Amino acid sequence: MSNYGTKIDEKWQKRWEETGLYNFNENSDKPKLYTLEMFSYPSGSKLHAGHWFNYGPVDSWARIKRMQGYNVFQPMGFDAFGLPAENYAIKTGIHPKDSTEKNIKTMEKQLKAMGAMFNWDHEVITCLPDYYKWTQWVFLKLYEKGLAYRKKAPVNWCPSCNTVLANEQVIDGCCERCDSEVIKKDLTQWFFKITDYAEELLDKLDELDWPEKTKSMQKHWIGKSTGAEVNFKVENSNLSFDVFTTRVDTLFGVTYVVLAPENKLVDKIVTEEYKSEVEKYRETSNKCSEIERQSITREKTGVFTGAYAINPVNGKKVPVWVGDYVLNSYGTGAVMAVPAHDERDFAFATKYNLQIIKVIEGGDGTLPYTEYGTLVNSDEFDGLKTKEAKTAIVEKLESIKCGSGKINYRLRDWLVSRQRYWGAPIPIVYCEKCGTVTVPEDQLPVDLPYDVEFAPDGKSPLAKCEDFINTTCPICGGPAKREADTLDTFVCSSWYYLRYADNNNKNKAFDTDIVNKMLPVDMYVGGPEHACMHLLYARFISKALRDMGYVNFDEPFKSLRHQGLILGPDGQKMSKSKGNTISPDEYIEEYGSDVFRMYLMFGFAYSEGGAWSDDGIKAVSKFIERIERTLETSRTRINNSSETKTSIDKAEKELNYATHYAIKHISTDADKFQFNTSIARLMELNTALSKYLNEKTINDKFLNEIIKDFIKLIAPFAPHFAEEEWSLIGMDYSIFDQTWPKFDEKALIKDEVEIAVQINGKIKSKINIASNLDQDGIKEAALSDDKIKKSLEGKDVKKVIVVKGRLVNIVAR
Ligand code: ANZ
Ligand code: ZN
Repeated sequence: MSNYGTKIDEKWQKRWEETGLYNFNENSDKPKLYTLEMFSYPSGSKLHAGHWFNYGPVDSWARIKRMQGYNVFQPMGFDAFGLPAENYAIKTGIHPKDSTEKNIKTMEKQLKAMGAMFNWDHEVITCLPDYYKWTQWVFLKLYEKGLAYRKKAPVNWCPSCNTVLANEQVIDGCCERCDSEVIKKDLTQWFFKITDYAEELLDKLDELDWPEKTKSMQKHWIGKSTGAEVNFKVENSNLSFDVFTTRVDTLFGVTYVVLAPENKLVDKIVTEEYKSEVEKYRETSNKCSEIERQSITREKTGVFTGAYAINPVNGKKVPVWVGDYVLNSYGTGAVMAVPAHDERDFAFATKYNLQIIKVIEGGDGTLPYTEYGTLVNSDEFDGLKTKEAKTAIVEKLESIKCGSGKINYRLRDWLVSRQRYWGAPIPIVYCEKCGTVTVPEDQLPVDLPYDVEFAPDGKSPLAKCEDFINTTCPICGGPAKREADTLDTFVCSSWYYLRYADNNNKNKAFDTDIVNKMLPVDMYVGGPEHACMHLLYARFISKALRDMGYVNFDEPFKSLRHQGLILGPDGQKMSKSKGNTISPDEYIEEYGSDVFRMYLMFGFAYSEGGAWSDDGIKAVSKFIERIERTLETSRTRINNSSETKTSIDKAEKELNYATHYAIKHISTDADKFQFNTSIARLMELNTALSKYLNEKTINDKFLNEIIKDFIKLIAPFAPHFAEEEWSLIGMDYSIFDQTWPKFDEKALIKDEVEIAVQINGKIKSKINIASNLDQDGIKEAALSDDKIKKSLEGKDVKKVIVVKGRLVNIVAR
């Protein structure tokens, strides 16, 4: 039985804490390494296997870095505001503050039992006033810069959660949290102008050491599109509208235009005759989500408005339609339709019997032809290729003041206000006389009151709290009302990595010098689901703060990795209702935290995850026991040593090779977050060691050196266990102050290799040769081998083929 278990865990956790082993030393001359794991949401009452998979392996990685000479900063905290706690409160009646605080206590205890190198003195909890005060400050700074604004906007509304959702929280037209169908509602909302940073957010992606998939998701989300805007006049009126097109070269092929149903122009141009039909159409399309409306397979529908528009380049009169495949939130909410060269327009024109004019020559002539080609039916532009035609037509449009080149982004401004209770209050006051007024910095935080009726009824809970809502205007002192909405939790998490560096600052959100020294984050690890939300918001906020002079770096997260998902033993996502959840606590009780961590690292590819297996963790536990036996045997030998042997012979060389092989591969694999293969190399080294320990005469001094390296190699993966073993061989505390073993390439050159010798393709013998022997030398060695000589008796050697390092084949008759 193993001696290792929770007793050893507790012993070393206590010692580490007492000696402040992992405390961050700002004044160290070692290079800093800011390792960050996405902080957790204290929603469920406990840390689950997924948290563990995020934090455990990354801590092991950081421990290697520490031993390699880095000054590691690895803070931890809680993303504590947000819907789950509020929904839980609504269900149970337990106040979100109470449940959140309780959950945080539990999770802190669990995190400590993990024995990671967290810098707890830098902890950040976003729902505490000393943090959200500064979240409010960030809001004010953005507001001052014109990056926070309020406008009436159709918002995604979840009728079940009774709240507005950000675009990113709408999945296939449904609420991310409760799966109800999301509808559109017009509300006055606060936005952050992330679109101002669209170009830089896109541009700088190339420089980041992030998973390609994540970068490409952000790229898509930002959705840059280069084209032109063209102005169409409405016939018999002084109204006009712009369309956005990526194919201005097809302008002569426009046979109708389409407005989004929500486009304000519709009411102004629709003729009496078509009014009721248009109205009816708008009502049905309002029920559809944007995603559905964009779906390729959905039939395109529309209605005629009775109005006509004039194509600016040729004066052609084209009908104006309303169709819901045109989104009001993209481009200008209006499109020019070119059925000959666009699939959608082609289907629409065919369905409603609209004209089709070919203006691009190419392909086999069938329509729609959507590729680039040569212009026809386009007056003076005939004969131009698409590319040159785009430039020429834009020039023409500019000269007649009817259009220009234009870049569009899919990215929308970030909607940050929530009609919910459990969030940071927005530091804004509305005064009848002075209008919208910011709460002065010295009056922050705007406290979130405790006694609030938080059950949702579509209104902001804070609006019903008289004490909160009624205030005085900071400018004129007259009666005023506070903003009743709270901030999206993604605002809290958009800057927490800055606060970690200077979390106790009472006067500022953070000190610029400290943050500039500590950031950017060198390694950020968390779930891939944050690609287009948190990871984009954080980049935006960093850049905005940079432009205000508060930080001096462009990107907050230099390197990024994602962990995979740990599934239940049945291969399904863990959930209480399925009864397939794995509770880390019970396993740790039984096996100790190192075995749990090591199983997570050994049993799964880090970026992939997979199904939990009890056999897997048992196997890792057995492995720890095997190591323990190896170390015990070696200790006994070394302690009772009456050393006579000092020479290094074959067995030593082999073990030395195995050690350096392990050092090399554990180091490089762990650097690539390939922890499973790192541990496989540890296992091999243990096997090599136990084989060596079975030799009758062994070199004890040599063994002792190897054992020290071996324990150091184990240390990051099984920190408590290794610290214990380190003390058992009488070494000074702590192993984590030791230097990570370096490998010697020379030790990795085997001076002798065994190769097979074949005659006519059949193995006849195996010979040992010097690894640096040349072709001729190998041939000679093969032909002079006794067995080979015997087999070749009476035969003629026709040819000798040498496959270096592997075999020799002799062709003989
Ligand atoms: C005329 C045209 C002709 C177009 C042609 C394409 C091919 P991306 O690349 O996504 O930016 N469009 C513009 N605004 C739209 C809106 N609000 N809702 C739906 N569709 C819209 O796509 C730009 C193209 O999508 C634009 O170029 C426009 O159709 C359409 F042979 O204009 B095109
Ligand atoms: Zn006022």
